[in-house]
Amino acid sequence: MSRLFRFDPMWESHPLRDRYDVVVIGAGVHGLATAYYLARRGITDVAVLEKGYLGSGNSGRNTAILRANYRTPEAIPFYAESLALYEELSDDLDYNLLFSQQGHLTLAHTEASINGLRVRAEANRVMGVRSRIIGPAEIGRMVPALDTSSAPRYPIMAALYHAPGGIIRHDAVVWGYAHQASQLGVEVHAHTEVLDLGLQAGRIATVHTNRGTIKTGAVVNATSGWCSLIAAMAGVELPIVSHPLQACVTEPMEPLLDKVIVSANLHVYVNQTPRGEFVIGAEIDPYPSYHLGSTLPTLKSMAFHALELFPDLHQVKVLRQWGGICDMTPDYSPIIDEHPEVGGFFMDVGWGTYGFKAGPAGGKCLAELIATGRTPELIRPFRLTRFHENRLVGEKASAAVSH
Ligand code: PYC
Repeated sequence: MSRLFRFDPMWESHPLRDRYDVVVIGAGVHGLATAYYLARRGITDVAVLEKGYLGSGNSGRNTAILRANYRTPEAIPFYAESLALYEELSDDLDYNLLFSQQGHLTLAHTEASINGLRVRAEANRVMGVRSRIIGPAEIGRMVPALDTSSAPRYPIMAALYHAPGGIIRHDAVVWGYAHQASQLGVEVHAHTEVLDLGLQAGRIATVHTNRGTIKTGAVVNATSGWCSLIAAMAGVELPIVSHPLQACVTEPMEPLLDKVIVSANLHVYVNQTPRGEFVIGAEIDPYPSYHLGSTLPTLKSMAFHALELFPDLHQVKVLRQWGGICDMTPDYSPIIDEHPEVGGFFMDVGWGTYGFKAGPAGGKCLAELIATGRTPELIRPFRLTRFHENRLVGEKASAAVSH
């Protein structure tokens, strides 16, 4: 074979063994990050199982947006830590993840939205995250392609400008984590579906897969939209409902947009990739489902709202539309915890539409919990027990849009 087309595999293939110290279910950013940070702590007898190909769940289906401009004192430090890890990740994984820290604008088209953004700007400032409110003139200078005139149905009145936000090559994040985890001794098994979990004396004991049974004392559920199905295998009912979330991408254009633009009022978010495509995202579908297909009403809504912001895109063709399945909790905050009654069943779930940006901090904190048995401060608010202790973390800035 010519040298030009010869690749070294990024992770090694292994036969599936019949026991591991830790089995991670789900080879997306969260599962692989957990495995990588476990391996960095010297815990390398780890298998990551993925029923499809690596990153075939939400890690390869999101709109690649990173930010830390949340609203609650619980979420802001968590996402700030995740963003800080992302800032170092290309060096850490020795793999160029094309992180473009181009800045992120959340637009307000109503007085009520401006008030919400003011709260976020102030909460961010107090907790050391760079965000500030800017007006239409500054928005227009930053993003000339945006219609900042008074002509649209809902003119842009202000924005929360979050300079450290941006976009990253999302599947490269998956490959980079898988590569380094594999280098450190973790086994990554694609096309390995978990069929059931076995318990002994109230603890995780076995994982039954389409390739055989594994004995283990620790399972990580990092399966995003499918997490309730995996939890049910351990006899666990999660307070989670799965909803599809759709996005689309246009044909490539010349560079027109070097900021991430979000409009919660118009239910749309837009960024331009380094290849020139416009990525446009929607709010979650209004019904629970595991259906990964894309639908015409959502495409129409995305196109309609994107054109209200960027009228110059009216001739641009949409090339592709897709869906992911989001695991939504009642308070729009995640669950990162060991189950209080099923020993060895670790959950990194409930990430809704905001999981990709949380992967590094989620994985690092969970690895610490598994390795030490102590819950790191950053994830204490996100324990499962909060739902019956009435300690919900109502994070109104958890998603770009929808709630
Ligand atoms: O939370 O920034 C966000 C986001 C973007 C797309 C979906 N959620």
